[in-house]
Amino acid sequence: DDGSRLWLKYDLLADVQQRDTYLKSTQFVAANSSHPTIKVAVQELEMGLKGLLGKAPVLVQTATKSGGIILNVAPNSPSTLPQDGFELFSEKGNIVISSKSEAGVLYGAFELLRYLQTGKSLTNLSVKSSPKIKLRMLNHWDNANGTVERGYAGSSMWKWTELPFRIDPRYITYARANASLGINATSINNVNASSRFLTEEYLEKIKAVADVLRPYGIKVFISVNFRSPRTLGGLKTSDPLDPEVRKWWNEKTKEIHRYIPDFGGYLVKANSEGEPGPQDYGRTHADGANMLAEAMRPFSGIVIWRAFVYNADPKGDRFKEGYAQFKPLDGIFDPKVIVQVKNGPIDFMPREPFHPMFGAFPKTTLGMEFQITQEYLGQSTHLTYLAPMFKECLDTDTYVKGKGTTVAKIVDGSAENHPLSLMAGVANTGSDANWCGHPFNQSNWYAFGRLAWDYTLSSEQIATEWTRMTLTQKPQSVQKITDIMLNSHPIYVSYTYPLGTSHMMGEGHHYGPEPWLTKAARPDWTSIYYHRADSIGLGFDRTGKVSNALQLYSPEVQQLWGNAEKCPLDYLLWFHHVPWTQKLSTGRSLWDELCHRYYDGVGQVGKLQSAWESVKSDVDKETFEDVKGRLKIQEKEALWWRDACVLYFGEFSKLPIPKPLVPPTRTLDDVKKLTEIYHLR
Ligand code: BDP
Repeated sequence: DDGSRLWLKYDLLADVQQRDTYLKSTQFVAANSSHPTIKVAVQELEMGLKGLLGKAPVLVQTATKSGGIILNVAPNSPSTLPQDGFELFSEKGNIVISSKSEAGVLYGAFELLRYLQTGKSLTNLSVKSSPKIKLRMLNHWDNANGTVERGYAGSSMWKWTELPFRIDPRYITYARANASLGINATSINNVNASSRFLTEEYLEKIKAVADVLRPYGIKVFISVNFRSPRTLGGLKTSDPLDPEVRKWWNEKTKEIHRYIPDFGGYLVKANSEGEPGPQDYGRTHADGANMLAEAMRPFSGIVIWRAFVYNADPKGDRFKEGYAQFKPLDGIFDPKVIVQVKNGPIDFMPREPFHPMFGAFPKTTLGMEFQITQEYLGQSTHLTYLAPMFKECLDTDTYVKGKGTTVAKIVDGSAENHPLSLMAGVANTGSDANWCGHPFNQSNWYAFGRLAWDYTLSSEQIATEWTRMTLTQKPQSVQKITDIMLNSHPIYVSYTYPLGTSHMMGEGHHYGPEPWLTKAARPDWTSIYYHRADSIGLGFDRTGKVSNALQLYSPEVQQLWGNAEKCPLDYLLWFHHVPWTQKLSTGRSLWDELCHRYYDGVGQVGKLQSAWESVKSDVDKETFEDVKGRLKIQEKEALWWRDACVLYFGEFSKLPIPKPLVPPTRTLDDVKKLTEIYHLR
């Protein structure tokens, strides 16, 4: 199994009895619509049922008997479910999949298949499901030249040189996989955007992609370069208040709609990490976003404007910058604008407190941006299941409208009554046969999609589902693999960034540890900017004494995190500079606790390895060996992280590795050399 079929394998179910039971209620599929989306729903059921049960259903227009599946698009149904929602219920001996929209029926078809794939009963079905978030979106960071920014699974899945003439069959697999989760939007290119994507040449290519994705209910977005009016249009400026510039965007937007009538809209990274933007002309983010929203006014599309901005101020605190730049603009953005905010205030670190913008912008629609690609989370070599991390953020209480105003309630629009809502995930797809590099990285695409649909699903349920659909049906092994997945993120955090440390990765490529990084192109790209290790202790004091970033949160959150004695240890060094000898709630000193966590993390990787070994007979051989090999790399690199960090911080604490832990056998110089290798030209 090369993993190319993702979680839609549809291999014959081993249990004959179970197959017979399923066959009795899936003998035919009745669909009274020839809408392209219904066609793909029927196709999927046909393929899925044939694979899982060994027998394809008969396709009919109307059901004349019982024992089959009825697809029912009911735009005028009195159901209270939203457009995309669906019902799946048993009626007169048939299974009915009903929705106001074709896409909803497609989602219901995938849900039904998931029932079979995960061994659930089909009797007395009574499911109502609807998405909590309206726009459930992947953000590809794919470049026109085929490379992928922060991609760890080969090159781009989009074959720009072949398009629009050759349609890679993988686009369809991609569309099916997304639709199976309810993902309904994708932006196809890197946020560090090339204007090339707005040329006629590329619009034709993007149109071809949009045509493939449309039947699966997926809208296409384009990341745009703010300087395009100059680079493409030959204008002298890209100033958003310049009438010629506005005209250029109006025309360009119309042109795009001639290719893609249901174009999703623009995604913009502006005035961030060297990208152009309205501030180049003394204008604000709102000036830029609203100009694009105006161009989009005649159409259904929207503008997604990223809040990932920070200036290189060595005395400042990057934590506060997105908030500071956007706060004065709350209430000024056009209703067609969504401001897309990363889950945390820095940059996709393995554990971050939620971004303080969530809850502090009542008049602006804020979208969530998670990173599925594991730039800082082990890339393609560490097994790290991210649902618990996504959920930790979504479930955190902002308290802005009283207890229970979780980040999720801000993002779904319910706390502040916003009609739009967005959850975006930076995609981890590539040209690798298995799409995502590490076989388990597929589970993060899966988990992201499931949570964007319904963030109340548990990490465990999602892990179990994915495992059953992807790796094995054997209950014991399903349980073991689920446990591996659930433990994996805490383990990763232990041997990389325990106790709320952050941003100590190798410079530029972000692989492996480099806590000693002191000089970089910008002070806020070093490691010392973040960990602030000195002879006294470790951590970034964000209380009133120093940066006071804590003040950006509601009083309740400040209380929770603002007191070093009470702050949960997972967040401790995000907010406090703690003395090495300070006793923590665990009874250990900071230094001892830090060492124990690094050592424990490494030890736990050993446990992951033996747990994986124990499922050997129940998973595909190729996948088994693949994961086994990667776990060995993970073990080696966990040690690398541990030794780098305890040896380096030991230079500040001047304390020995606490017994019974055994000090590393190599020196700090040895580990530094390992890191240097990655910088060799
Ligand atoms: C950082 C990545 C960089 C991205 C940036 C972003 O290192 O490649 O361009 O995020 O989100 O984490 O724009």
